[in-house]
Amino acid sequence: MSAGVAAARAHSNIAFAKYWGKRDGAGNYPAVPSLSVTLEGLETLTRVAFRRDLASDRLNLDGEDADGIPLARVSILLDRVRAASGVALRAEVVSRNDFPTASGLASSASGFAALSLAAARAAGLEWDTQRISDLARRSSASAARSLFGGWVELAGGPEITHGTEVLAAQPVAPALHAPWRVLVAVAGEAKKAIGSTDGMLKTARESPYYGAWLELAPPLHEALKSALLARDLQRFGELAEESALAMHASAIAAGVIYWSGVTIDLVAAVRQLRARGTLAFATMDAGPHVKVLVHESDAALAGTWLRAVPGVLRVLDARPGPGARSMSPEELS
Ligand code: 2P0
Repeated sequence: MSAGVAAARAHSNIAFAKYWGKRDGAGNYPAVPSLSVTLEGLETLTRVAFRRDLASDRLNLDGEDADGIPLARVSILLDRVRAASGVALRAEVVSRNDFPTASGLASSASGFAALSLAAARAAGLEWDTQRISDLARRSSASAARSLFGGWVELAGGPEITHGTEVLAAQPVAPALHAPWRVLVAVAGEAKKAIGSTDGMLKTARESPYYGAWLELAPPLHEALKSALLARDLQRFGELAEESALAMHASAIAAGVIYWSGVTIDLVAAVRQLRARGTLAFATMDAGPHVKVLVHESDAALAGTWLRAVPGVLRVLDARPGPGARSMSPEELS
């Protein structure tokens, strides 16, 4: 099979039924199911070129040459592609995030989604989106969801695994399914104290509430999916807050604390908005920022309300968007 060059773009996603915790065993399989929306904007563009003149893989991230853990994580993914395709060459990877400055959003979901698609295509693998989603999941489980647009789920379960089963995300509803928006209130620029992989492992090891989280998450996920399919914003939003609060409660009990004072003030502001009659619901990930789900007709009002909270650096307004897709390598110089 001939090796070459390919490029892809992928968007970030926000989970409303949270993934937190991994199955025992190899392969990075989630312990719980998750449900997310892929967002327009918040995009990573990635080009992969397998080259005869390279002795090792290279990574350029936002214009800077990268090594250490970022390069090692990229090489692990490339090794899987090399093993599947028979391509033995090392690769040059160039990746650019089109996230607004200080968006405070993690780029691993869009980053590994774009890398998986570009690497598979550059190696000549004619895998479908499911196989590429499985490849992305092995590097970062949330990235599996960014292969698809709109509302997406990723199954999970407690079974011990040998790491060979394909587990891909699945589309649940298209981006235009519901007129809902996500406002991202950026609550600071400090680097997070503990990465999500380590945070999950510490929660599983040390939290007295991890077992309760594993029990709660699957029925919550099913209820969220039903509310989404019924386009019931109130029910969906209440359940989404429940998922986020339960996830964080289990993590906090293990000393894994991502919130700041601004996070708490934002959650309070969202509750005040609701008390005044606006449907607005908060969700938080492995950082201090608060993502707020609203009806599109309330996005401007809610944005103004959130910007007024002291310590908020900016508020991004994102709508549901498309999945990962191939692009011309020339677009990424
Ligand atoms: C999610 N998060 O469902 C959850 C909610 C953060 C909180 O997925 O260890 O980078 O690489 O599989 O996908 C962030 O963790 O974790 C995440 P790994 P990932 O979006």
